Amino acid sequence: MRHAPLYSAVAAAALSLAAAPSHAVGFETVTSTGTPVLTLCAGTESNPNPTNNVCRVFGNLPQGRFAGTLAGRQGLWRLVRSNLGQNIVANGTVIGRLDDQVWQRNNTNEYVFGMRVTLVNAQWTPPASVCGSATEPDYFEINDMFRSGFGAVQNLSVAYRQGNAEEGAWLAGRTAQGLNQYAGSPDGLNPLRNNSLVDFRTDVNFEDPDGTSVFNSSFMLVTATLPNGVTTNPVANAVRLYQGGEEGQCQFSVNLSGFQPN
Ligand SMILES: [Ca+2]
Ligand SMILES: [Ca+2]
Ligand SMILES: [Ca+2]
Repeated sequence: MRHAPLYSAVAAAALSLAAAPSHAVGFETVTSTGTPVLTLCAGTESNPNPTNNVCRVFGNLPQGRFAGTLAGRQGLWRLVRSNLGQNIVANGTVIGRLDDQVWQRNNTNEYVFGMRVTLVNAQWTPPASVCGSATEPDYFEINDMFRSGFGAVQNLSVAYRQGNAEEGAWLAGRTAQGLNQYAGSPDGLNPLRNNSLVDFRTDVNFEDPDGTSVFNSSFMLVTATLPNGVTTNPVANAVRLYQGGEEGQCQFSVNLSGFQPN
């Protein structure tokens, strides 16, 4: 009799798991063939995902040399690569910083790449060569965060870990095309596939014309099994931050260094 409440609790937990929707909190697979190319995470502002927190993970990302739990994954993980505070330079102006880190699950070839941006109170000057007459100083907006080097990797999953005042991932998938670069944007899920990249759609801006300004992104996470591990050093142009013109801004990319699979 003393154990009856325990069994009931276990049975209730099993039932609630069985009833959980197929998409829930946690890492989500992104497709490698066919459609849709993009996975619906938070969804777009005008078409939010009716299911809350898809692709979202909660918890720790280990720092320092000791292993710990990692948000959304099983087991113990250790930080194995870290490049913090890389300047984001848009046409000569430092408009923010990028953090790029990689974690490895203890004694396995499972890795998680994580990047996040922090924008600062600085306006950049769009260049006439790309932006025509729209060269008024403005706050740079990041609508897509791309990272490259995954062409040989079959299975990828993505997530975002969102803290306070951090913009999440709306859509994510294997493409080089961001906001306003394909038919059906912003809500469409089928930009041209490019499996070497992972794109996280977001909306990071120090002073956003849409009235909702968030100048930190979440940690945008990609997990993969990599028999040859990851590069020792950041690779030039492995990360691209793209302003797509959500509020009519000039389409412009800033390339940065980032870690890649070997
Ligand atoms: Ca915006
Ligand atoms: Ca917006
Ligand atoms: Ca916004």
